[in-house]
Amino acid sequence: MLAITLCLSLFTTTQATQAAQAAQATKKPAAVEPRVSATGEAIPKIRLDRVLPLLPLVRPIQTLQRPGDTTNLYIVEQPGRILMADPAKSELTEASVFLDIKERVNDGGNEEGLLSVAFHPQFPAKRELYVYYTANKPRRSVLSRFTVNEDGTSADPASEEVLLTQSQPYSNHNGGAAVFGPDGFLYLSLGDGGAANDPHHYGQSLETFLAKVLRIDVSKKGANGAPYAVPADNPFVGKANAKPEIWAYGLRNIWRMSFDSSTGALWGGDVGQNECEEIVLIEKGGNYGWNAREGSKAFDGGKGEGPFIEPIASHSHREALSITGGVVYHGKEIPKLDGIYIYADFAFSTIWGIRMVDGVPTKPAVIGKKANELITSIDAMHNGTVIFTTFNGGQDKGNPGSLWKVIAASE
Ligand SMILES: [Ca+2]
Repeated sequence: MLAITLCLSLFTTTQATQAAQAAQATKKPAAVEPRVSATGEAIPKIRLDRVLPLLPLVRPIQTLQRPGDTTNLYIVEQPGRILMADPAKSELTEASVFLDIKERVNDGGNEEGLLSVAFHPQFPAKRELYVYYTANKPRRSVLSRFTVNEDGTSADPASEEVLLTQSQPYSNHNGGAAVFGPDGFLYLSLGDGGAANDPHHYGQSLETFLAKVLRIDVSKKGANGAPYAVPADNPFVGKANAKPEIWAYGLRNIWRMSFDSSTGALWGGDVGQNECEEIVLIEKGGNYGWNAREGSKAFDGGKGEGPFIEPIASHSHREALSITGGVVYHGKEIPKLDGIYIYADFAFSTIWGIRMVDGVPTKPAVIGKKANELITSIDAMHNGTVIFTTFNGGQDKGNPGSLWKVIAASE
């Protein structure tokens, strides 16, 4: 997500040239079997209904709920604030500030800022908030833990404990989603560091966190007093020249990923470069190909050897430019949507659904569109209600945004 400044400029200026060059290149892409799609019951269409319409928001990029609180939404603003508001109070014009760390967040680049937060799933036994953001001097990504107060209404900015940092060579492609898995471990997505083409070939290197999904145990200290532990069953534990935190690799820029609360599958949206946007199921030790491949095709100038895991779905840049991974719907309000993975494109605002049928995905079905809104995140609340966050009509600094609830489209 948020790759549009770069992505669109590339798209409109160099992409046509690159595509033409690629077509003329003698290098043949590896042969790929066409994906077989499942057939299933039709996926119902949706609409988006505005939530908290009078509440001013600046670049909202995530909505979540705190364990034990089924009332409030916690709304993450990219410049570095988390707000708290009851969505039933539609007249609200001001929300309470749950955390403000704007002064330590660098949101100078379009893809920089406060990018993702997660409550410890055992809250309130563990009054902990995990926060992933970008900082500068030096330019880096930071994963930190903050302490939440006893009634869950604020997090203490002074309580920050940095768990992990990653230096960032460029302002773009910082991932990143921080989500707890059903195993209680924290999963974190990092992009390839940025620029274009993955110039340092981080995607296929197991010696960097860049272009990876990591899996760490934040409930324990690690060796030598490290602030987290590495789960013993991580795929690269004990392997030479590999960081043991790595769960999966070859991922260009997973902006959003989420666990299906029913099956435990980890779904991600991997933002593409020249050709296509991908939906992937993130598996232990999986290699998703970047930058040896983009989608199912060889990437010119890329490096690396398979086997690679195919995307569940891919969209050419004719229909998507910056994929926003979503969630598997398990809300009560739209029974026919149960089990459908809902995701969208940031730029074109198209919304798709995929159903898994006996482990085989259906072709993506267009289930909605929200013109003039840039879709930044799609998140599930405790009761399964799905909330979209959007930027209103543009992505300039300070741009306002909105919240939307998924409802059934009228018949
Ligand atoms: Ca970067």
